[in-house]
Order: sequence, then structure tokens, then C-alpha cells
Amino acid sequence: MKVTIHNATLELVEGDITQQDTDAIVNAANRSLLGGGGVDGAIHRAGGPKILEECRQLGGCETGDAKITTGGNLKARYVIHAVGPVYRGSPRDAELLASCHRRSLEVASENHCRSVAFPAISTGAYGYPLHEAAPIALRTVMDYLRSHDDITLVRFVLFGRAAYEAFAQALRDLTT
Ligand code: AR6
Repeated sequence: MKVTIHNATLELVEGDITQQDTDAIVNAANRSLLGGGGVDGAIHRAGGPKILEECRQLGGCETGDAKITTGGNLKARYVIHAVGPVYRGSPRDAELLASCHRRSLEVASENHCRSVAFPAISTGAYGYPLHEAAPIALRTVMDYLRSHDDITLVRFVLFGRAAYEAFAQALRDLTT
């Protein structure tokens, strides 16, 4: 599914984020930035040890923030390591989830990226329900694209049908 937002394309695909050829891919990291399971493990495995070496120099990352490394052996030039919230069922969850998406795009802009791929941050080990996370992630990205001209493609790469369907429903709700 694909929509136009201002001068950009916002796209949803089902797939594996490690295979994306966007300028940057976003990692769903933790505050240590020293690796983990899920999408984080997959990115480090596919990208090789150089990413972890660079991460060690970054001194961790606060929840809601994002930091950048190169992409190692990945097709993407950069990995933007974003730290989403552990879901607690409080209003702060949504603020932090929105913040890590916004910060990822700001870091992408600072590094002259024109295309960025996101996974469904916080919806795995961190327990954020997909149907709650999807509209927050999409709304935050849409707001950013409406007010910035530099990024011309944002692709959400959803792992499995359920994740794709949750994002597709949220995008239909936001655009109709
Ligand atoms: N491509 C795209 N999405 C993926 C992939 C992939 N290759 N693999 C998993 N997903 P999670 P979180 C989806 O748990 O909830 C790590 O250990 C997955 O189905 O990766 O933010 C970190 O180090 C889910 O929808 O991240 C942290 O400690 C989404 O990616 C912690 O997990 C996010 O699931 C972060 O938890």
C-alpha cells in the first residue's frame, strides 16, 4: 500500500528490513545500543560487526531518541538506532513512541538521507499492541513529511501479515 504525503511517498510492505535498499534503515534497539534479539539481532547479523563497533562509541541512547551508524554490509548506507518504549499502558508510551520516530527522521535529514525504512518499533519484545502503535507511528511520520521536503520515501517494513494488516488499516483510517 502506498500514499503520497506532500512531496513524499509513504509505503507499507510486508518483508525483512535487513534487505531494504533505502538510504537508511531504522533499528528497534534498546538503550544500551549493544544488540539484542528481534529486528535488532537480524540487523547486526546481516550488517556484520562494524555496526556494533560503532554502536560501542555512542554511549547508549535514551528511550524516545535515535542515533546513527553506518550500515556495514547492508545495502542501506546507514542504520538509525531508535529506542522505543516498553509498553506499560500509560499515556507516556505514545509520546515516547512518537518521539523515537520523529528523532529517527531528524537524524536521517541531518545525514542527507532521502529514503528511510522503519520496522514496527516496540511491537515485539517491548509489547506495544500493533493496533495502538500503528496509528502513532504513521501519524508522526506523516506530520514530519508534511513539514519537511528532503525525505521523499518512508517505507514501513512489516514482519508478517498481522503487522502489515494493522498498519494498512491504520493508514486507511488516517487517509480517508
Ligand atoms: N524485519 C522487519 N521487522 C522485523 C524483523 C525483520 N527482520 N524481525 C522482527 N521484526 P522487536 P521491540 C519485527 O522485538 O519490540 C530487541 O532485543 C517484529 O515482528 O525486534 O522494539 C532489542 O535489542 C516486531 O513487529 O523490537 C530491544 O531489547 C518489530 O519488528 C527490544 O528487542 C519489533 O520487534 C526492542 O523491542
